[in-house]
Amino acid sequence: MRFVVIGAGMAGVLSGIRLRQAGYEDWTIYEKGDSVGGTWRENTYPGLSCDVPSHIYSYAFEPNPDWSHRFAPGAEIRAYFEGVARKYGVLPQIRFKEEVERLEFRGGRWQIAFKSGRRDEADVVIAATGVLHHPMIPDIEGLESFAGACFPRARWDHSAAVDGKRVGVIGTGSTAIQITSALVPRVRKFSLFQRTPQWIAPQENAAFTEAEKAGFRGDRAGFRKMADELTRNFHETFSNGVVDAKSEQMKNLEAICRANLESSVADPVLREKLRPNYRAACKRLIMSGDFYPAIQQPNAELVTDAIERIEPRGVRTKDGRLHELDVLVLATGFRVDQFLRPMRVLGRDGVDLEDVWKHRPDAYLSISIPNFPNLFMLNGPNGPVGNFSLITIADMQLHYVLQLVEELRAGRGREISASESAMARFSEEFDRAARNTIWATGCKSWYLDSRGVPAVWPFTYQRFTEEMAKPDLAAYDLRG
Ligand code: N01
Repeated sequence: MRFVVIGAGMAGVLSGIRLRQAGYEDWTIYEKGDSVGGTWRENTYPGLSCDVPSHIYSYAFEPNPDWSHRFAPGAEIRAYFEGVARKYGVLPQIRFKEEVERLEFRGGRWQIAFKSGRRDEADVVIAATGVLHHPMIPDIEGLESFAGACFPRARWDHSAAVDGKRVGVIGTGSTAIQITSALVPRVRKFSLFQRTPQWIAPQENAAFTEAEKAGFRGDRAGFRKMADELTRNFHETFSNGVVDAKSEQMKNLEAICRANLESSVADPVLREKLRPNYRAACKRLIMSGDFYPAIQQPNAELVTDAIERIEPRGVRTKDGRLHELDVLVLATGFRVDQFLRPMRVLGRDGVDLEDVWKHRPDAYLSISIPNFPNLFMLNGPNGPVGNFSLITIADMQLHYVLQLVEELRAGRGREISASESAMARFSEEFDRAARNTIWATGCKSWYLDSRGVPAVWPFTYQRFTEEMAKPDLAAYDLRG
């Protein structure tokens, strides 16, 4: 059987490793960029780090005792993925600078066409294309007229000087908060344009000492135990709480965030500007130990007046004030409903994914789409993107996908995809559960789909592990 994996980020590299371990040698990973790392290659903004502890944001089979910090910086994470890809011999099977343009299921196989003109064929396609990938460019009047450097956070322009300059950031998501902490000490004037305040949980990020790293290296069993405890703790205090808005975990989290705001922000006027009017973790929770100190520095300003337009010299707010800037960063998030798109994907009998997903993207258990046989998504629509480590998710999903592929290898059929009835049942149950989650408690966030229903796994971590342990083949249409 021949496999094509799309994307050489965390999940694509993992796919290569797991395919080889399962005994498959005929596979190629296609990557439109020029190196591995996905989001960790694309994002290079100042202050970038992962807010999942690095010891659990690692492949289970490749623990890293050398993480510099509890929450490692982005460049270190990218280097880790590259190192793993090299160590496991994945690099020679990646074709870089090859962007898939079209996938068509014809004659029982996937026909793959690339922007470069290259063509390929595969029995199975694994899409590891990521979620937070296509920057959302805000529709603000005059954006193109800005005379200084202006770029979205995922396309940081390192040729634009920021030290000693006047820098503005639009947005208050995880990204903007990290950029604020990193840039305030470097710039002359920092303006943060806030449309909605965020709850912020405190987070310390100590560097590991050499002695601690030596300890991790010397005691593999103890190291593993620590990672397992971190995982268990994360699931108990967070993952299983977010899916029940009434849970004790969510009440505790809210108390922690409120206490953080009260104790960290001295000026009562600023404190009120920073106080959200929705529940903690309704939007994706932000963790930071240095944002509140940064925004209180004399060279930092939290701008809460709405943006009227962008002018050549800066941002004009509705109160008539012009905030003069040298650099403007758009930390305005991503288009999260794209997944495989903008690829054109044609399934069985020419069914077009664009039509199937015209209202919103959907997939059975976030992996398989009816009538798109032998096409599997990692971190696809409605998956647990907000609640667990994406690495754990992708690994469990691969374990599941490889069991579906086993049906093909064993000759029990040639085409497998979720049945339409299983998809409909899953969507109905999903929607019902989604309404009980913290994400549905009355805020606006990227978790909500076009109907305003949270599009994130609304069940417990336990349920996810059970679902991923063994596919229910009755939910699948296996033919040929
Ligand atoms: O984007 P966001 P992000 N005018 O969508 C504002 C992951 N991540 O890139 O809240 C003015 O969260 C918008 O305002 P509002 C993580 O999963 C992880 O920061 O809609 N403002 C909001 O404040 C995260 O959730 C890490 O009112 C406008 C902001 O832009 C996800 O990436 C680090 C606007 C967008 O926030 C996305 O985070 C960083 C407009 N026209 C990110 N349009 C880790 O540590 C939008 N906004 C792992």
